Amino acid sequence: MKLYYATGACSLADRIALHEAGLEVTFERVDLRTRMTETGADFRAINPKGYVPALVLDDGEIVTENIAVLAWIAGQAPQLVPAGPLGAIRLLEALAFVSTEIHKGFKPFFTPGASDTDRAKAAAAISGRFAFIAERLGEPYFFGSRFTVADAYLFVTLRWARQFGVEIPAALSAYHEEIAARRHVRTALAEEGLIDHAEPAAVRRTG
Ligand SMILES: N[C@@H](CCC(=O)N[C@@H](CS)C(=O)NCC(=O)O)C(=O)O
Repeated sequence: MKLYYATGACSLADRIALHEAGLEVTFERVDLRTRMTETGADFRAINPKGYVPALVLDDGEIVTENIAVLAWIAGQAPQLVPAGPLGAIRLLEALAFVSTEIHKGFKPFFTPGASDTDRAKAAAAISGRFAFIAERLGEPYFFGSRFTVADAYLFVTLRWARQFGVEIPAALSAYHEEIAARRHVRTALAEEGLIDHAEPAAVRRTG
């Protein structure tokens, strides 16, 4: 199985989820400006939509769209799906909200030349969505005691919020720290060069 990704992009959620699921996977970076992969392949031949994520399954099938990729990973690892009879539906509901109401709201921040006005409007809209989540957030994860693939996706959008100076409610700042400290999350961040070390600072060896 191979995940096509871009550094720090929404595909980071899939990398986290794949590690949390304990699945064996390789990763290939895509340059989103040239649409070429790090091995020199034309990414559009793999995903004609030209954007990440794209997950190539062991039988060669290719899954695209972050909601679908995360749902597929959750399908392999039921521990990453919320408990209860409506667990799978609640998960889809959360993934759709993060994707369409939050992730897509960041567009002006990823669009070169977007105006300050557009970015300020986007930041206000995203903050409103985060406030909605913060009022309903479980403890310590989105759905309570169980980490799910929705946490991986929300975490990535909170990273972007920090990066672009979008205001985050205090409850979500604490939640962000909680997720960032998870072992598989640290591994994923380190693999993309977004932190220096996968181990928590307290146990990091020196010298
Ligand atoms: N609808 C897609 C959108 C994915 C998406 O926005 N990917 C971004 C990175 S976070 C990307 O590859 N952007 C480059 C582009 O759209 O050209 C999904 O939900 O998976």
